[in-house]
Amino acid sequence: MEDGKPVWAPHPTDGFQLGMIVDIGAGALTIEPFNRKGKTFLASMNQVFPAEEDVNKHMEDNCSLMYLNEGTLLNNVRVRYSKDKIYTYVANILIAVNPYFDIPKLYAPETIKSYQGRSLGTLPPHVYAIADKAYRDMRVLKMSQSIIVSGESGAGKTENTKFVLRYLTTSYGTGQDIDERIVQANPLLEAFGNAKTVRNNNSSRFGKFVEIHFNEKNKVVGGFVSHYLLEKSRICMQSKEERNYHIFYRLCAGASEDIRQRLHLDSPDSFRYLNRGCTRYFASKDTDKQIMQNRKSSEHVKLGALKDPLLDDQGDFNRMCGAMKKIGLDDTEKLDLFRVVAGVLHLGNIDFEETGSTSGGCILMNQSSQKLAYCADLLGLDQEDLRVSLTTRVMLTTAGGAKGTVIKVPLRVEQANNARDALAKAVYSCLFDHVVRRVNQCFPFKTSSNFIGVLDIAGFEYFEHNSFEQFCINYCNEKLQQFFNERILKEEQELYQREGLGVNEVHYVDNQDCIDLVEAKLVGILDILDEENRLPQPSDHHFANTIHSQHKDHFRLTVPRKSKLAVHRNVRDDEGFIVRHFAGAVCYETTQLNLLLEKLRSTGSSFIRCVKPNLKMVSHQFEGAQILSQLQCSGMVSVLDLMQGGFPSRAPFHELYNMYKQYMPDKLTRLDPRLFCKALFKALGLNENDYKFGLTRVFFRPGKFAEFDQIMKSDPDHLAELVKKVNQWLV
Ligand code: AD9
Ligand code: MG
Repeated sequence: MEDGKPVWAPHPTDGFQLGMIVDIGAGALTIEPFNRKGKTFLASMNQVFPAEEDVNKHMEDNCSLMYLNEGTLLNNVRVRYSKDKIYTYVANILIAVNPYFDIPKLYAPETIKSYQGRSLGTLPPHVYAIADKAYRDMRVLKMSQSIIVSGESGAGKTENTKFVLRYLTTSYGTGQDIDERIVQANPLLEAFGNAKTVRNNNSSRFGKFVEIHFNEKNKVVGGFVSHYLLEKSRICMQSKEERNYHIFYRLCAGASEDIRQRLHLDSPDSFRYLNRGCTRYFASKDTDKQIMQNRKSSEHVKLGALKDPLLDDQGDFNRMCGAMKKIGLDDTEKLDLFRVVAGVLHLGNIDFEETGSTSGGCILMNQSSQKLAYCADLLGLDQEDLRVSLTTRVMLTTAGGAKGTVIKVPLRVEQANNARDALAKAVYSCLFDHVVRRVNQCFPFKTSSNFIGVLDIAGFEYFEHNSFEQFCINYCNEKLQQFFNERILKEEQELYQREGLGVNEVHYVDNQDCIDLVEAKLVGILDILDEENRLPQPSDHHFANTIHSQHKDHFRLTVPRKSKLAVHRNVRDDEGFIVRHFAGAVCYETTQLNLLLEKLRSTGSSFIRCVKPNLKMVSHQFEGAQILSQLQCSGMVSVLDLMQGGFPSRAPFHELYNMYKQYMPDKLTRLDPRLFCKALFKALGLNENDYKFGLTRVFFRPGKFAEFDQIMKSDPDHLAELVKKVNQWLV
């Protein structure tokens, strides 16, 4: 970097601003922004990066830029986004910025056709190109593939996952029911497992790995969905401005009069499990009693049933029913699912009151007997059994050394409320398991040669209150980040070393210590939690204290302080802990996955990094600083460092040999693959800066393999000439 050349310097909201170095001090640079002449500011050396000469230039593969750094990456993504080009490569990794509107023709059938069988980089970056690469890799390498879609909540993981599934079934299906069923399973899964949150109106509250299986002819034969970590707390309680799972509202809004009567449905605001998240009617501090009163208020009558203006529950109900039909669910099965959903709603409306007797305990409140009857009927339970299990708990006595006798201990109101909510969560979670199992029966397969799996898992998140569920999701992301680091960075460095390429080492944020903090035997957070649960009187406070005393000086762990509450909001001092994740610090309140990773490790993998452009969830708004932090967190910036000095595309000699021998004369095909490649490259007159020969493979500079492939597959005349050249060279 020199005086007078354009540079990217830090900007609080845009991420970077274009400027010029006007003075170089000992530790800092003086920068003059281009758009504010004379207003200089200081920036530290490592925050300023060289900019391209033409900042309006954009590249499909970010690696083709002259300077690879976070400033040029952010600018490239920004310029492309402003032209509705939401996809950008960083070598083989795809960045996808959520456009928040339908870009015309971007996913049209003709677009699908155009990407079939085309090498990565020959057409504009697209999620379809990644899908096709996975397919071709599967075919050529005879190895299953996985596509890992990551990004924060609302970044577009689920939408891109659906595009991959649609692409693969359309392009490589057999044209039978199976293809469409794999696609149509999604609306059903989303109805039961997605919900409106403050970050995403259709937020997946479970993770999924969808496998499309292929036969020996590489045609789609079936599918399989695995699911992870359904968020259960949402079934009974939602945060401000959030909703329960879509299915509840859709059923209330869309069911026919006949079904409404059979399920005793009413509007969503009459159900406890639905009416407490939406503060448009009720403030969150309202107690149940106040909510009951508010319901009768005129304001409520004016607003009508709990309805989100952004969501079309009735239309979505009809679309969901259409999808159910397409995947082969008949009316009886459909009604059975709905019965359980309604059963959970009625269960939630059961209230308890103190008995007033000396033995303590509680009974159902008057109006609740009706709800109990509805719930028992819909869930197929005995009314009396249900009542007893909600109001008592079973205890085994071992008094006097006699064999245990079962006694029923009455529950207090608060305990009965907890029992009711625990039952609701258990029932809904079993229902969700059933839906996934049923979906899997819709695309069965007898044998499969290989699969392509797409992983769409809840992104890294933090809320006002982060419970064990957020902890699990973030831990999961931490593991996936490690897998990404492992695959892309570690493997890359090791490979360069093994192959003797002499490329500099890259430093990246290794998160193994964060994973150890959670997983370590005896002192890890999970083990400490296990231990706490075994204590006769486990307590939140004791749990938090144990964690802090075991990890006093761990840099990833701190005690939440009032001063930090601006960021982490409203947690009492001694009631939690903060873990510094790769993506930022999250404060957990104290009030799982190896199988998947093993599977991922056994497959070839591609990565899609989704980016959320703004917090308002609107189109055409690029919040630079916030996007930069997503690119940093997803490891993309470390990848750039590596790529700047690296060779992101590579091919083993024998593969190149097999791929191109058909175009070559006999004499050349008798050479061993390495010599064959050397001869070929020499004959082609390729620029020696564009590739390097390792011990077992050729490495290409960014974008150069595609160029090479294009030459090789170009017209026959050209090839004939090439062969002549190779022959000459051999002589
Ligand atoms: V979460 O972690 O499940 O909360 P996702 O899955 O990352 O999140 P999702 O795919 O649901 O986000 O995208 C959020 C919304 O953005 C969608 O409902 C669409 O309205 C919008 N979106 C995302 N990608 C695209 C796209 N390629 N084109 C148009 C899009 N709209
Ligand atoms: Mg999602």
